[in-house]
Amino acid sequence: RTLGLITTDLALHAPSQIASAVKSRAGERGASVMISMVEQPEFCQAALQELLAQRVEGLLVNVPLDDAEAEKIRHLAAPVPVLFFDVSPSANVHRLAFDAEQGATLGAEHLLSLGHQHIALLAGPESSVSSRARLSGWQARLGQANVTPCAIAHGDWSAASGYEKGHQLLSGATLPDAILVANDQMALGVMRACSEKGIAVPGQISVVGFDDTADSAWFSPPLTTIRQAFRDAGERSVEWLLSSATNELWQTQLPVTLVARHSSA
Ligand code: IPT
Repeated sequence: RTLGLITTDLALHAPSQIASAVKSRAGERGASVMISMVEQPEFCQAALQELLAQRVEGLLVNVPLDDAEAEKIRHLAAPVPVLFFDVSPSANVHRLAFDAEQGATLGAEHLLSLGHQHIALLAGPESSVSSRARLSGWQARLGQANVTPCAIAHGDWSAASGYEKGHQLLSGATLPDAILVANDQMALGVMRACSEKGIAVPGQISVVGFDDTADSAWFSPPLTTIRQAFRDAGERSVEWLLSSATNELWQTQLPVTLVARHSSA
């Protein structure tokens, strides 16, 4: 049996870990996976046609898509089932996604419980649904505590953007005492910027990431982050596609957890 995976840039850690889990679970089940990588959501339809031409029996899509884009893909692929990883709960499609709001809430609560009040936010790209959901989750939870973020910046998920925006957030009039970062790669860049400025993590600034990719425990200091169990998600997605239940609408929200390491205090 052959499955298809349409994925965003595999140079990023999170999508590559999902792809790895998909590949190995499919392999265990005797199925093969054709991967098509798209750099822009607009190219999803072309990728879909390419994979359908290869007669895939089921499709996974890990590209941030707005509701209408996802519904269009679902429609074009029918009767081949499509499962989406990065769409909002309002999309009328099969969906296996991490709870962005819960993740954002956990990160914000962690910093509030440590007594931090001057919190800067480094969000992901505005074009990503999950990035927007994390940002609004942070703002909602901080707002409940009457804390207004002292600065907000947007990166592109890469460590390089975290480094650049990190320098920007650290050069304001007052230094934040904590930064919530929308993914671990950007947090890596932020910590590098801190170290260049001689700012101690966590002594002067606490840094909290999002993802818990395989390398995050090896950052210096080891990163406090929100764990998304990518392997688990990849495996469950394959099991579902290979099951006989793909006719019924399946929308599963995966819980996330806070992993407290040494970048926050
Ligand atoms: C999301 C990651 O959290 C982020 O680090 C980045 O890699 C992004 O993917 C790429 O699109 S995880 C996704 C399943 C919401």
